[in-house]
Amino acid sequence: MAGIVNLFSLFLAACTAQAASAALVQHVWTIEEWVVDYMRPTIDVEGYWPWQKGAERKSPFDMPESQRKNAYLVNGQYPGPTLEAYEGDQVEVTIQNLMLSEAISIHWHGMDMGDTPFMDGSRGVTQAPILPGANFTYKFTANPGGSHYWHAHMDAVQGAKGLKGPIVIKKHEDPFAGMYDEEKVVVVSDEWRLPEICLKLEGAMPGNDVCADIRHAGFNGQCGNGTKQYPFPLITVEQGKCYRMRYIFMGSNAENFQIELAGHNMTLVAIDGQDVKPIQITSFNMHLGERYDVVVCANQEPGNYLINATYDYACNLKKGDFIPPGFSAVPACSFYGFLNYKGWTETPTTPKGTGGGAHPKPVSGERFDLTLAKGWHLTEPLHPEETPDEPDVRYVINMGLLGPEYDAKKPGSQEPLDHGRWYMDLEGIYPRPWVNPTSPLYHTKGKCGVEDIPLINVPEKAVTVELVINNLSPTAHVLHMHGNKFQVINFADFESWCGLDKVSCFALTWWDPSTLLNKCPKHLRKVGDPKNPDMWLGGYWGCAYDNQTDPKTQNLKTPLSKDMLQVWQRSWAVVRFKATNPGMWYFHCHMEQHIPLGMQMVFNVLPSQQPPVPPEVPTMGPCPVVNTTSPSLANLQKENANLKKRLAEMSKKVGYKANA
Ligand SMILES: *[C@@H]1O[C@H](CO)[C@@H](O)[C@H](O)[C@H]1NC(C)=O
Ligand SMILES: *[C@@H]1O[C@H](CO)[C@@H](O)[C@H](O)[C@H]1NC(C)=O
Ligand SMILES: *[C@@H]1O[C@H](CO)[C@@H](O)[C@H](O)[C@H]1NC(C)=O
Ligand SMILES: *[C@@H]1O[C@H](CO)[C@@H](O)[C@H](O)[C@H]1NC(C)=O
Ligand SMILES: *[C@@H]1O[C@H](CO)[C@@H](O)[C@H](O)[C@H]1NC(C)=O
Ligand SMILES: *[C@@H]1O[C@H](CO)[C@@H](O)[C@H](O)[C@H]1NC(C)=O
Ligand SMILES: [Cu+2]
Repeated sequence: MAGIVNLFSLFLAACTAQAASAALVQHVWTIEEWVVDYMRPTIDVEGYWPWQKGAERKSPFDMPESQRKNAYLVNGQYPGPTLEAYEGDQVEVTIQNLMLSEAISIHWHGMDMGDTPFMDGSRGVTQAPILPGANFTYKFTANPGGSHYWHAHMDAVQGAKGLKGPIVIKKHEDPFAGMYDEEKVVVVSDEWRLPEICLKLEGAMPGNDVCADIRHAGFNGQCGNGTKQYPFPLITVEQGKCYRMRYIFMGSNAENFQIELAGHNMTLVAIDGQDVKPIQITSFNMHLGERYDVVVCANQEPGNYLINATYDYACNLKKGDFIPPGFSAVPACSFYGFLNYKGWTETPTTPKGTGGGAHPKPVSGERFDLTLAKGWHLTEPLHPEETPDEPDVRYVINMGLLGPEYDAKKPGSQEPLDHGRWYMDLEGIYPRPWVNPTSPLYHTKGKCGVEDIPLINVPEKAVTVELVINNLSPTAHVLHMHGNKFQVINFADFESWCGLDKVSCFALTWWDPSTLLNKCPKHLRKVGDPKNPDMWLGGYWGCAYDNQTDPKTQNLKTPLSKDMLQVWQRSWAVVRFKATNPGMWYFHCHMEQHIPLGMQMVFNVLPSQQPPVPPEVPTMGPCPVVNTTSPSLANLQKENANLKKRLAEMSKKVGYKANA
């Protein structure tokens, strides 16, 4: 169903010296609901799941109930189809929403959207949902090059139900072309049989003891446990060849995976799509939403070599350990696949290699981990870009929880959905958890149909914008920015006062909070909810950035550029982005349960240069489109003499303030 018309750019790639010329890449994606086996979710053309082929089970309806998952799939595939193009190509993806009752929108994670910021796919910000039965064609330019992914941005749970897939944007001139023969996409994700239960709102968090923090995870959509029906997923390579492996972490709830590969040195060449100076590594810590490109050469004895993905923070929640109140024990925190040499047919039944992989040779290099302050100094961009001493504008952003702390023993405190709201917002005001506008923000310029939400109007003249981000909460967050990359110029070295494991930095707070609190200098302690100062000794506080002493560790010369960033609990980071891409850009936590609870904000960049909205972009709500190419929508505004008055009334009604 995916027609790709980019022969011309393939030709160009072969002769890289020539000038680039854009091709048209067209896909048609039909989205339908399916009941699938959550460990093997792709529908095959005959309507059978792979594990049933040749097996006793003849009918797809024979799937055991304990394996069934209600999934939303693009063209019956999980992960969904790969969108592949060369930098600068025109992309057209026609979405046919064939679901009966689910509206959708699709976001292009890592793409800058060029001159079509209204195609970003953010429900409530750049568009209204694509309704059941409707079609919509996303059209945009493929930029920047790198490994990215697409996913649902209607509500957070739709991604875990299957609406996600890889994006590979190749460069016409790849600086690493000489290092590898072939490419492979490796999708990594935690998998959920019942995301509608486990990831709805607080999901696997205090207050919802139903689900463990993690239960299943897999590679390329397959979960394996070494049985005949569910073999470990394989990534097959040919001996003698080198591969660019594009690891894409399309996670839902798991904050990270430490990825290790037995018997093979890895060379890291790109992070979140940005090329970096190659370094040899033995493992890398991927955070949710991140992409790591590593070169691996199949230069060992044939066999199966273990690939180990460990959600290390969850390892503190294993059965037999101390399980803090409000948490469920996790059944496992390491998940396995194998690098399989083509022709090696013996399949592993335990997480131990076979053939050469039974006795892998030692590997060497760095353990690459951007949770640690030192991780940011192990490599740098291939083409570093300096940032000025002082930004044009600086925002201090706090992230945290509002409302009373959850306490399993106190009746009435078990309703995190009523009481607990996540937020990220400017310091100096009472934090405002995100509320979806009734009409898309980009369409109304934020002047209608919005409550008092964190919509930040970046001054038009500002180019360098600095964000000081304080995490005033007991859990790490993984932040994503739409439409832009940001440079990470400073990152807290929190290990001196708060350990890497969840127990010391997270759960101990409830047990003996004063120990940890006393390690943070008084003037840097901040409560997550200023109206609940008793939170000092509870869970909801952080040790903030110190603008007197911390700038000494900032890197203005060679900072890495990213669009994902994990900020450790009770800790901070400082990033900068260039306000040169006109649009309304989401900046939000990417953990599925934190999104609907309000941990989102938007930057309004260069409103004077934001292009008008084409009429086919879905809109909704009570507000007119301020700037559109549609004569009918424009006429509507002219005819409405009372528009201003109505807007004022409406704004009053929905409690809209400030952002004028
Ligand atoms: C959606 O597109 C398909 C394929 O082009 C077409 O058959 C169908 O009629 C369209 N549906 C709507 C509601 O426009
Ligand atoms: C493997 O997973 C299947 C499906 O969940 C389960 O029935 C089976 O018991 C598992 N086997 C092992 C050895 O874990
Ligand atoms: C996978 O990695 C984790 C973390 O390093 C380790 O504890 C575990 O033993 C590894 N699993 C195997 C089978 O080697
Ligand atoms: C990994 O690289 C080191 C050199 O940095 C080399 O000595 C070692 O043999 C390599 N290991 C494998 C398994 O190729
Ligand atoms: C440093 O932080 C203090 C307290 O938050 C603030 O008043 C001051 O304006 C900040 N200085 C700079 C240069 O940002
Ligand atoms: C609409 O957008 C165009 C292009 O950016 C701009 O020139 C024009 O001033 C805008 N009109 C309004 C009413 O904002
Ligand atoms: Cu979060």
